[in-house]
Amino acid sequence: MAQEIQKNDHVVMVRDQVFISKAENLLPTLYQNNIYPQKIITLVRNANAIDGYSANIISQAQCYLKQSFQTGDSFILDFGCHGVGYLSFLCQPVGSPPDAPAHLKLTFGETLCEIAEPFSQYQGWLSKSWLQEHDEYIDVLPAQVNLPRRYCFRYLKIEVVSLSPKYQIIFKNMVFKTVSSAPKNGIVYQPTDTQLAKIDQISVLTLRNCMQEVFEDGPKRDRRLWLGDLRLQALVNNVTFQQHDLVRRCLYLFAGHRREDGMVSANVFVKPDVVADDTFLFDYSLFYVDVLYNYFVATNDSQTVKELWPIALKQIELGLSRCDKHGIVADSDDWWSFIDWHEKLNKQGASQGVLIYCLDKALHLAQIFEPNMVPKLQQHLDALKCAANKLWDAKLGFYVSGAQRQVSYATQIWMILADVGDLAHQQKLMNNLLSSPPEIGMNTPYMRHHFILALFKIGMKNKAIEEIKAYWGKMIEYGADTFWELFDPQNPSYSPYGNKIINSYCHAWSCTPAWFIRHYAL
Ligand code: RAM
Repeated sequence: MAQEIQKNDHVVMVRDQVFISKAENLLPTLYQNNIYPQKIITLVRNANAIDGYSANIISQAQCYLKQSFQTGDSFILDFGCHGVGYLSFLCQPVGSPPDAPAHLKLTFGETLCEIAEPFSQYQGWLSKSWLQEHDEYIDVLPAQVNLPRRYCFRYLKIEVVSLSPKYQIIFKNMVFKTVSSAPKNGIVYQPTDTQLAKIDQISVLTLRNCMQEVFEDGPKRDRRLWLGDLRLQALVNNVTFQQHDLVRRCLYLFAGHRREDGMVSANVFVKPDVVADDTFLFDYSLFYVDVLYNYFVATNDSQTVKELWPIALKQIELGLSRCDKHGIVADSDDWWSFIDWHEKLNKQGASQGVLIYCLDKALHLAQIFEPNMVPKLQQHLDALKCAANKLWDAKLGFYVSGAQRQVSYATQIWMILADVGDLAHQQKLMNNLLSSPPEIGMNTPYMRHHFILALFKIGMKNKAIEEIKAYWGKMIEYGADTFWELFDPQNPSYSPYGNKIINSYCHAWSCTPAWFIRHYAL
């Protein structure tokens, strides 16, 4: 039987084995690339550095690692660039025969802050188990140590916790076997502007490191396929690695395990079995349509799109069912949209924009895959756009959201992307946004992406470039060699999780400058 009903505590899910098998057949090859420790560093206090620390190089790694270490020694290796993969090394004893096990503690950092701040003091609300550390006990020396877990890091702190006083150890053949499903060579693009070239290069590395057996959101955390992240990764993939089958696999994964009413989940686990998470987000589910649309534009693979089109259309129907009698997405606590990490953001206005934006994509697909649906979808689209005007506050020159009539960046940006009003109206709105910035700002590169997209849409190309440079360029200035999940230039330590060391520092949704740069030939 292709479909199987499953119940857990609060939601009934339907598993579609045909889709799951298709996804399984598209499991990508993982390419390996070895990287080696470059330098030994120490941390120095630096008030101008992002987390108050910068690195001081004390030695080349190869010559430093020739020495032997004893109980209490510790050092920090810098591998020179961010990677995702498996660490191996050979541990050799010197001195008397080893008369006690060796205990080593390893701490992995995407950034220096994870090395600087003791994990024991972590008090955020996401599980501490995401923090990357490992205790290794070696009973028999010499030993080839191949750590079984996949880590994601540039910096590695090694502490020799305990040996016996009669022997020391030497570390040999230290290698970080990095993995990615992105091929070694992608499409090369060389912007003439050196800052944009650097931003492009870092975006591409960010995407590469997030491309594993699925498009992961972040290889350190959550190491999972999220629909909102997939949507942006797939775009960047189109202009870089062109691994369209990986996008296809992910589309099947979301289709393979859905809620009983047909809603696709916000994210999917793939191991040990394909299981959709019981988190459902209004905007993320709708983005299934956009991912499918962009997949079709990139590949022309009508067979796959035809097969998945009913699932996409269902997301639109469910989205429409969330509208009140005026045709406005209801502002309700019963369901929620993601939009951005922001405690105070009211999501109604932006959700209206997302629904219109995705409905427009559905309309394009319907023209090819179900033309008799077109008039009905067009009618809904017109009605939603018309209803959006009810959120317009002419006095303020902004769209408002929720009962408190909140003004936010997100609402304005999504109304522009939804193409509500004519071009002159959208330009006026954007100018008002730039000259009178609302208190409810943008906290993630994800939201910034939509801001930049809105600028391009209304022809403000130079402003868009300036914003890309100011935002992603600032991360580079702070030492980023992959782009971060969270970044607020006004408050660089921002974390929605209660502590910045749990943030992901190589995050899917942050890699989109490469798409802007290549798509608009900057
Ligand atoms: C976090 C991650 C992920 C994002 C969700 C909504 O768990 O940052 O990338 O899509 O939130």
